[in-house]
Amino acid sequence: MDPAPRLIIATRNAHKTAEIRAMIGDRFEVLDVTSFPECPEIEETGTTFLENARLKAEGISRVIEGWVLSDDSGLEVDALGGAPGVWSSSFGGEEGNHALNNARLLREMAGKADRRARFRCTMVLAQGGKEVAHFSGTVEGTIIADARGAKGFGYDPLFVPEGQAATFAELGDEVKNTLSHRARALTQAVEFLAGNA
Ligand code: ITT
Repeated sequence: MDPAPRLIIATRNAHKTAEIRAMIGDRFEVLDVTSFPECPEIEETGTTFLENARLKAEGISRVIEGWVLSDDSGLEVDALGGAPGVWSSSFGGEEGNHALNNARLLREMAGKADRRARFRCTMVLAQGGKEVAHFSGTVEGTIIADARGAKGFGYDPLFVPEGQAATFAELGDEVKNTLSHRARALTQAVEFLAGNA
């Protein structure tokens, strides 16, 4: 049997890589940029998920051969006018500090009756420094008033997906990976790769 082709995820977020690897199974050998010290740090200067996903996929595929898939994602809260959105990872004031991000979200949501929110994920597939295709997925849900659960990452302890009574952090990856924003974008990316890789 031929070895599985390689799919490089243009991320340094180990949680994203783990979710994508679990969902892809043995169809691809999933690696991320932490396996390639030559990969540059990509500055996310875009103002949309697509712009940032494109910067990451194109930037990494300039230095790594083969298919590169990026994931730019975040949480949009209706009562906050769509914030934190593309700024989800630094909402609390420090890039990638999930505790500070969640604390700020709870502060800003105090007393708000409208708890509706969604996670959004945009993925770009690139090769040789150029986008080949992009995909998007969302999952609707609500923001609760007190964190619950220890699984997952980021805002998972505060987000209850539609149709469930528990947060993503309580449900764990097995359930999260069947209905998340990332799962929905990835399903389309994998279908595309099946027809084009
Ligand atoms: P890379 O840019 O290296 O991929 P990152 O974590 O900085 O890693 P983003 O710029 O896309 O990625 O920011 C995503 C942020 O959105 C992430 O840090 C979380 O705060 C939030 N987020 C995205 N997907 C999430 C999920 O499935 N569960 C909880 N929070 C999520």
